[in-house]
Amino acid sequence: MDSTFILGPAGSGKSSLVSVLSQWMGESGLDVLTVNLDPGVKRLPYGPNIDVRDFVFIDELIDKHELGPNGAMILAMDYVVLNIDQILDEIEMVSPEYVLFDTPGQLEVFAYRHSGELIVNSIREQSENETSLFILDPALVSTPTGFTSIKLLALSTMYRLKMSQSLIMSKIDKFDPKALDVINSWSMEPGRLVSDLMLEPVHMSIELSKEVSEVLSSRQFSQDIIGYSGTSGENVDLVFGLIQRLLGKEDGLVL
Ligand SMILES: Nc1nc2c(ncn2[C@@H]2O[C@H](COP(=O)(O)OP(=O)(O)OP(=O)(O)O)[C@@H](O)[C@H]2O)c(=O)[nH]1
Ligand SMILES: [Mg+2]
Repeated sequence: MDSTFILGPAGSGKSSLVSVLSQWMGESGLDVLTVNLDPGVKRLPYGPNIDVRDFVFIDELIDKHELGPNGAMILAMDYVVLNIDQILDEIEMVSPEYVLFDTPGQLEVFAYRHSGELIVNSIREQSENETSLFILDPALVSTPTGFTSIKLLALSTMYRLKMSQSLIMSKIDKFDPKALDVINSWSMEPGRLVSDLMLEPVHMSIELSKEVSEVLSSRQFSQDIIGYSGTSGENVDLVFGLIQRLLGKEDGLVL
């Protein structure tokens, strides 16, 4: 099986992407399985084939340990680690070609915590190939400082998980396409990001902004960011092509 983890900040569109992408893949005759790894989600826009909520009961953890929602999520992910073999057994029984993993909005679990890494490593052992998509929410990356902070978060996640990653931007149905051109210029050209950072009242030194921009647009981490819509499904075929390339499958075109 080939595993794709859908990561991103809260509300960026992870579950919506799993929904439209799995539907598109299914309609295209591909063998795809969806796995919900978010123990705290109340409603999903798709019916996951395998659901971590069948194994981990976050409300019980909240009551038993008198936790708030954030502490409960951290503990719940520890319980996911304890149950990962059962989840993997369920996946193994279906033995699909592609698995899409929907992850919790509390990105901290995958960006900083050991539990996220342990979950990913167990899944990786059972996968032929694995990769991740990190969703940029246009609301968070429309300014140079917002773009820089979210891209650093994506980089943290990549370091924590030690896995290939590509950035994609959701909600293109809601914003001016020219905004994506600007964001792509920040992604590809460090000089442009630095000069635009300087236009904002940032209390950072120019030297630091230059160095950070150089890192963010270094060859391994700069890319043309694809925009798609998780509600209309626009460009979801391009997202799939990207996944194919990240998984190392031919030239990314299968259809
Ligand atoms: N217009 C538009 N809305 C979107 C898009 N993707 C997601 N949304 C909306 O954004 C909200 C959050 O979407 P989700 O898919 O639940 O986001 P998420 O990242 O899974 O959220 P958490 O799991 O809570 O972190 C919902 O109201 C979606 O309908 C998109 O591409 N376009
Ligand atoms: Mg979600």
